[in-house]
Amino acid sequence: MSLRQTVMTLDRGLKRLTLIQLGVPMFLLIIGIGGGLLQTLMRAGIIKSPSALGLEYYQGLTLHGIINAIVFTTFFAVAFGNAVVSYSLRTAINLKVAWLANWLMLVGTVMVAVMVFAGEGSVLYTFYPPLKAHPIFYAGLALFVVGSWVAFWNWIPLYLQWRREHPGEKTPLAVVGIFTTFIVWQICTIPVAYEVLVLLLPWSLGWTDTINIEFARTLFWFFGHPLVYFWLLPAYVMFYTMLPKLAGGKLFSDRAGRLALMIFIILSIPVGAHHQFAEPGIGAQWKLLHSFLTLGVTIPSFITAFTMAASLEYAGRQRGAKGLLNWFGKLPYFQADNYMFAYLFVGLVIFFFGGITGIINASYNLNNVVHNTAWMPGHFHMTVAGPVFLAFIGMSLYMVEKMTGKKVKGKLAVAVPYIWMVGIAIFSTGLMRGGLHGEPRRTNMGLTYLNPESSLYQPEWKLWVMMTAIGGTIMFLAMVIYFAIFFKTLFSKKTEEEVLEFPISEAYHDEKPGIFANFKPWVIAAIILIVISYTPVLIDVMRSTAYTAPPYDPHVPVPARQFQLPPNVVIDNTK
Ligand code: HAS
Repeated sequence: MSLRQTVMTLDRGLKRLTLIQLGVPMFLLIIGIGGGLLQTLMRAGIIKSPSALGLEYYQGLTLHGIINAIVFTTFFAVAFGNAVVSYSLRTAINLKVAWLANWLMLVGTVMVAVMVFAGEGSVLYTFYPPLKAHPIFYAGLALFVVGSWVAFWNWIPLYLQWRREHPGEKTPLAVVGIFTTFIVWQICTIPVAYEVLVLLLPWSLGWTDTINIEFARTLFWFFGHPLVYFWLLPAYVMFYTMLPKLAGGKLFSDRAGRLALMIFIILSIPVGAHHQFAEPGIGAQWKLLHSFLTLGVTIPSFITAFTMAASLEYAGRQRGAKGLLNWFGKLPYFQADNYMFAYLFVGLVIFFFGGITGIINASYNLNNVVHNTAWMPGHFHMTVAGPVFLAFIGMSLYMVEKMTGKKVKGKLAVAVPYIWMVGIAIFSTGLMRGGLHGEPRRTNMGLTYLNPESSLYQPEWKLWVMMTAIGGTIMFLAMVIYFAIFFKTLFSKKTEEEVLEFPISEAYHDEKPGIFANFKPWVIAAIILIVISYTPVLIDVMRSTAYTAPPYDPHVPVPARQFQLPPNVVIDNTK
């Protein structure tokens, strides 16, 4: 099959698999999104907590985080990866292995979800000890991650075979992007697998009495920050390879895309201690090193910002724009049959703000002001719930439309990202302003700070908390519209041929890949940098055995005995 052919006949097995991988998490997302609305309404005191709708605060927040940030995103990345690899390399993936991956992920999801619903896994998406979950929760997480590895391993022989059969040809940029996503994922999930299987599971089974909290948290953040790039990179694949064409132009520079992706391989991982600036047990010099490296990982996003701006300008000019800035007015913002443009473009606009707030977080001293305040969810909703979420839901709709031959009808699909953007602007402003005024990131077991009769009453936060609730409600409404469109399309009548097709852009500057032709040197550089940046951090935290803890269940009052400090820690109350 020629590479020039832009539409591929769809393999029925791939279609069935993709629809399950997009449909099941989308169904769960209804609960995840509902959980988000509950959080904002609880904060504002509009609904009573902690047991609104039968969910306790930590339980609802865990469902919200795990479904939206882990289950939905990983299933999407795997489904998108299967389709992109198959389409771009013009080859069929091994469906038996792909189904095995899918079943592992599905069974893992069910195990985790059942435990959270049963109140045995209210440990948030970070599953920090000493919050303790049921062993089935941890086993489910492990199965889920292994499933995603299997999905990745399934693409490697196809890629190698393609390279053998196309000597001297550039690997399609979309495939480089998908591989970058999963290389980062493969490396960063190994320590978290260790955390889950070697530290948390035995502790949860009662085989060990205490756990080294600092060590466990460090292993989590070794995974936790690259996780955000695991979310972001599939969106970057869409920005680089599809947005320019959807805008009516070309990708300004193919090489810029490859450069950005390779920098992500090197710098996504050795930065995790920036989530631990406030924690004891890690030397300040190592935190500072991670702070500098974090500023380094903004570079590929700056490259992306300039490349996207240049690509959009080129598209605007192709559409007849003259002068310095009027290309901006020529882009297809509200074209119903080109709704994907709106999902990607709006995501970029939100990320402009999300990215800048990330740079504030990364600055070692400024982090003191914002850490653990409501600023933080303000930041991450403009990143993961901005470019990532919009790209994922837009592409889910697009893939369902193409693969089922069922057209998305009406103009509402194109309105969703704009409504979402209005919601997120109000929501995140409320959170960030509240955070700067001291509003904590989490509420006290779901209690509101706006109840005048409560000792927690904080009237100066009222405006920001109400903004958060209004913004969150608008976001929820955008998603109600989206779900109606998604499921209506899925269950409507087929009107077109079922195809595997992506709107892949040509490059304006189609440079030779040069040193970006091969992943190997970049993976080696990444490993070297990880060793340099993490060895001292791990030595520090493994020494800090004072911070061990017995299990803690947020739903159960803790016996006083559990607060006993280890014998080597003395608190001097006279100071
Ligand atoms: Fe972050 C915390 C630093 C990016 C997600 N981050 C979080 C948490 C999450 C998260 C979930 O250094 C909370 C974790 C928790 O539970 O505790 N983050 C950064 C930095 C970046 C960054 C430096 N974060 C992300 C992305 C995420 C994400 C991406 C999800 C997908 N973050 C931090 C730090 C913390 C943190 C600290 C811990 C803080 C603490 O104390 O706990 C950078 O990668 C950002 C670089 C981005 C840019 C923006 C480029 C702009 C572009 C748009 C161009 C637009 C165009 C369109 C062309 C430099 C590409 C036209 C635009 C118009 C405006 C017209």
